Amino acid sequence: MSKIADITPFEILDSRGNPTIEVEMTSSSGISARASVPSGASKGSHEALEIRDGDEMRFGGLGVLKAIQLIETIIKPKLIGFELGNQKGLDDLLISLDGTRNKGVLGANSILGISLSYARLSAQEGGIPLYVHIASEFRFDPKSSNVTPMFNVINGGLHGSGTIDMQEFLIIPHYTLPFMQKLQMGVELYHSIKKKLHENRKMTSVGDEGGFTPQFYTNNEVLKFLSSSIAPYQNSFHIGLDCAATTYFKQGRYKLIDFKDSSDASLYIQYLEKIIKEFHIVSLEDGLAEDAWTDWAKLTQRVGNSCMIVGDDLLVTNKERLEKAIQSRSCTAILVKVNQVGTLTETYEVIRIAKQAGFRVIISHRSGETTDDFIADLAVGTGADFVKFGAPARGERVAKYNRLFHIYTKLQK
Ligand code: 2PG
Ligand code: MG
Repeated sequence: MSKIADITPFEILDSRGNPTIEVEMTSSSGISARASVPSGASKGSHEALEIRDGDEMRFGGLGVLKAIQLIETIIKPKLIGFELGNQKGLDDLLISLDGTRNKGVLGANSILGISLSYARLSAQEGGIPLYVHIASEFRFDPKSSNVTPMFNVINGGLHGSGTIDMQEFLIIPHYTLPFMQKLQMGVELYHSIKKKLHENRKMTSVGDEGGFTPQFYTNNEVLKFLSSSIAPYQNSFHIGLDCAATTYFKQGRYKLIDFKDSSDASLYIQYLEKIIKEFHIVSLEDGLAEDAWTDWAKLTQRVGNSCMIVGDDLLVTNKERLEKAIQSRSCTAILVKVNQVGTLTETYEVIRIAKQAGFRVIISHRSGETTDDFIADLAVGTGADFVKFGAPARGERVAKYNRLFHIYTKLQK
């Protein structure tokens, strides 16, 4: 087997124009592979740490030269000569080089760039597509993959124009349909939503994830609009929400634009129950604040049978937090983001535990993305149930959908 011969880290830009890391790894047989690292806006406070320069004179403090320096001086010297095709060995080495629980020394961004470029290079060395490589490591048959895309069609919260406080209004095609049909239907609905917004004299400019950011003034208004948009399609689409509730959780209360006053958890849970019923919401992500464990369990008990309760900031792709959620029945699904944990091996482990517990698995992008399409291969290779890659618009989102087009076309042959 070939070995790592060289590693070159770059400072590149993400979709918000902020710096991020890209790593190019070259093998002893002369093949190179690259991978880049995404970044969130509504980050969970328990996520692994991203190292930024903090030098206000460059990119408003968001430069990644320090992280690049760490790759050059600490990671690279240990990895030259390391054999390809041993993801666990590589990731264990990275974890021990860092030595902290939250990747606070080397940074989850430096570590992830290495972990992903290594996987891609290993696949290329083996002469197989990345999803096949991942599937063989994960012991999954990619032929049985049929992911369901969750399209983020209206962007609010930290991703939108500032009027709506819930972050993502999603449309989800019925999961039993074949992937290609689900993708096509979602794209067509995205266009018909644009048309409908025009007819209603609303703006159709897009937010960070390609969804529209029209001037709606309550979350309820958006839900009504979406519900009427999917009505002609009968049962082919459902509504999902990512509230990112931590962003509007202030001093122990939930402050939504829909209400004059903030609500305590029990009143707010009643409100969530009401909208889930009224708008047939099938997936509710981060409906509650990131550490409100008992309220999460209450909500799951009340509505978990009809609506998937998804932990993002609650779980942060973290094994311990996932195990706690399984044991306390705090949710029924996990959002998986590779940069919340920092290595591919830990991501596999979290997906495995989630599946064993009967949790649904959603592979997710970040709001700050690059055109790297790694997570499309990850979703197919691990047999994830859903993907959350934004709207079918903006190059960095479309890159992932297009990769899924390639993969499923090949799989159908
Ligand atoms: C989320 C993500 C992705 P961000 O909350 O699910 O949609 O947003 O990357 O800003 O954390
Ligand atoms: Mg989220």
